[in-house]
Amino acid sequence: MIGIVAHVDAGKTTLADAMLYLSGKTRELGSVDRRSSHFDTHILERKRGITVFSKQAEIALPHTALTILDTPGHSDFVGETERALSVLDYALLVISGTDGVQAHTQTIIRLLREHQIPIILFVTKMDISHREPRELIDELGAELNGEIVDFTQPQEVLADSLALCSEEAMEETLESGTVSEETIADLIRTGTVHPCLFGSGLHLDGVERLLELLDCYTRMPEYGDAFAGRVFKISRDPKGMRLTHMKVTGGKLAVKERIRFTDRDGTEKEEKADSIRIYTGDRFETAELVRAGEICVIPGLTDTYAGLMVGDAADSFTAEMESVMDYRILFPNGEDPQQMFRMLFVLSEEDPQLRLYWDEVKKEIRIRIMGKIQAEILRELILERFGVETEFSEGSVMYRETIRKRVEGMGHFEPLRHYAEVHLILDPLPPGSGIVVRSACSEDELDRNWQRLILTHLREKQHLGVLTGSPVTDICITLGAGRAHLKHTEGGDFREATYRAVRQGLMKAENVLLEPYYRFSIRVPPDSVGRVMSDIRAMHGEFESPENSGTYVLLEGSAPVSELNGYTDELLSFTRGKGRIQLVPEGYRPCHNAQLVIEKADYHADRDLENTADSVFCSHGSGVTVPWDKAEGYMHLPSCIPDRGTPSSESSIRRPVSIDEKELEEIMLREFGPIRRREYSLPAVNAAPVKRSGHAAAKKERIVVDGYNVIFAWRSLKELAADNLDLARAELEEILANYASFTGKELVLVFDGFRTPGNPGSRTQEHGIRVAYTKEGETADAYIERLVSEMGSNREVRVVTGDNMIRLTALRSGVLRTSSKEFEQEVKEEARRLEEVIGQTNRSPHMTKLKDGKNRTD
Ligand SMILES: Nc1nc2c(ncn2[C@@H]2O[C@H](COP(=O)(O)OP(=O)(O)OP(=O)(O)O)[C@@H](O)[C@H]2O)c(=O)[nH]1
Ligand SMILES: [Mg+2]
Repeated sequence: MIGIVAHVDAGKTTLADAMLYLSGKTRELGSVDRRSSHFDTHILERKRGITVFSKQAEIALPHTALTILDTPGHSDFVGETERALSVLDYALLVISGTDGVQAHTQTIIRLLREHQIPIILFVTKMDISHREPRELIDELGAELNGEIVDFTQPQEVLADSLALCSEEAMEETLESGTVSEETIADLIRTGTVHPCLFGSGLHLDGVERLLELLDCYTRMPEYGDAFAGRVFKISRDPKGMRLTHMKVTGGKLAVKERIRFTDRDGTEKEEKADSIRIYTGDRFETAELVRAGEICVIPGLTDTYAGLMVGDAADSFTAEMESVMDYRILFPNGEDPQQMFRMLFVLSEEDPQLRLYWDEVKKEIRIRIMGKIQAEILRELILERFGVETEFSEGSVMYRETIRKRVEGMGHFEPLRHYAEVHLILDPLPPGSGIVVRSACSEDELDRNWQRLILTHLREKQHLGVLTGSPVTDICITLGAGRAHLKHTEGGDFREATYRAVRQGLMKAENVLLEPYYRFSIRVPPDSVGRVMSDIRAMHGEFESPENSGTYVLLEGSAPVSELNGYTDELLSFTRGKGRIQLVPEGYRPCHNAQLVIEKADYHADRDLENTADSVFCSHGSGVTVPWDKAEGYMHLPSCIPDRGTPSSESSIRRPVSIDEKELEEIMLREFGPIRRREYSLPAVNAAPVKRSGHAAAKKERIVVDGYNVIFAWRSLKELAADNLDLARAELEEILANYASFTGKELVLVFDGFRTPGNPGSRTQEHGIRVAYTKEGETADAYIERLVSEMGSNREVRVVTGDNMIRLTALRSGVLRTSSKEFEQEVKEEARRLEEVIGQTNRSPHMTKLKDGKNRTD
């Protein structure tokens, strides 16, 4: 499955139609402009000329059968795009030759990286672009991890370019002057190389070359034998039949077979596949059987939902792009809202990010979505589907809350013949982390089943903050301790104690109100830029220095969603229609007008009885409620944070947290993407986890190195740094890369970008080690602490840093620490071992390089 992704209007659908036509699938070339596209088939899409729903089509190439999936590019529909990503084997990233890389392109690239999807690039609209391919490649290169290789180059030149990307390609080129199809396929699949083509979807230019490239170099992943599938979309056909869109990720499925899954309430279900459809745009053929790797639609299933894994599948998918706006749905004709709610509810099952909910207090329907265009589309959709006129209120922003420092929350629930006590440690996490739940409680103290139950309760509920009653986020909740009663504890007791513990912790915590931000890029004629800059400042936004191309000025930056909403119209009016604005959600930040928002919300945590922070204790045979601020004195278990006097994250948890290899791997993947070493193969989105061959499959040590600390601790590097810091950094990188390749250890080298204004931070891979530059305002220490605290105690992780840092944090977690000086000895020791090895073998050029690197450490 290949997904076509890009920002709005880049030319995705046009390219998809061209591919369909040139592969012989359709006899007529579809066109979005003539409203005859085979993909933009929905009336709303034809009316507006944008894609709203992702749609797939099968194309048969000489050697490969492919499914292509056209996705929406408008940022209001990024949820739809993101869901599609979960089933992609490759992404065809379309860049418009006229626009280049846009803010939304960056969002997409980030999502692709997180889902580890190999990227193939097609730069379209070259017929009207004035930009040079080289210039566009450079612009893209700044965003992507792998090398971008221009595949329009002649064979020999291409081989030379590929040779620079991998040793294998280099060897092949030296031997035969070409690189084999298999090797190229491998380089693409592992994300080492992103092939890039140029052309025009509209004029069918370069599209045949693209089909050839896909035919030769894409490889479908290997799948298991047992049936498994991943649901990525729910929709209805024109007859109202409920359709489950699924990618088969293992085995096969035949008509009339039963599909096993667990529904949203956790109940095991089985539903029969009465028929199987294969779609092209809005037309379908039926099939008797579908096999792993194929995309199909099963009509009639009732309890499936997007993100669901069926059959033998194990992992799950959670979308991260969250809706930031909240609207009220109004009915001008006086329909009963409650009745309407039941009817409209199917919409949120089709799009799980669209949260439709019933406000019991105000008796109204509210909905959480991405923005205005989505609201307009929904309004039309509701009219078309249900024949009901609706109006959407002015949207309001969705706030969030988090905490600033570590705090322990305690909950006790003991009415007569019930018993449960729970202690939770709440730690702030970096923005965008969401809620992380884990246990640090030994199973000797609390049975594993109770622990599981508590963790489930923590995950299942959207916990509300105490400032405005908005959902909390970016908090790591660690189960520190808990106690059950042999006879009296029931499952529900732990739910009570757990919820109360969360709220009690929040009541004690230093709370922070968060609001969503947009990343904007605004393009205006030069005479309007002053106005835009002062507007953005007034919105409490920030921006980078403007880029002036003569006719237009481009201004990029971030500002609160609450302020930027509605600015589109204003911009259009004062630029007389010439201004353009693109907005992409950028996550949450501390609220710029928190006091005002809190006052307006008028939320009183102590009066919110459904989310109480109080505990219930047993006194003389009956349950007594003890207010949250008095409850601690009555708890049966001691606090998990011993030195209560300093309620900062400096204090240590009683028991270090341990996480397993798989979780560790996930953190590394999330932070840095898949490592580009040959022993790794990029996992298909839903095939087996990262596969490693031979020795590498064993547990491997990971070393996190505080870069500048080491540079200033090692004499040779320090001297070098006095002259040229860049050189010292490069030198260290090289030494460590050699060390890593010789020892098989995994290295993360962290440099401070703390004081560099406007620096957004970066994560790259250099010669098989991971290099992180922290962003402005984040010190290397803070970054390392965060990385390490997420990893928890693990024998396989070690931090190399200065003595003081070691002393300060020694207690904080179970992670091993080595001083920069000690590490130098270690590196030298490895260099000596290496000498021995080299002495025994004939010096290969590779080894010589390794050795030279070592020598300079002396
Ligand atoms: N000149 C030129 N115009 C193109 C080309 N490709 C697409 N267009 C035009 O660009 C506009 C948008 O094209 P679409 O294919 O709908 O773009 P899209 O990326 O699918 O847009 P969304 O789905 O709304 O995100 C249409 O008017 C196309 O005719 C091209 O190669 N050259
Ligand atoms: Mg489109």
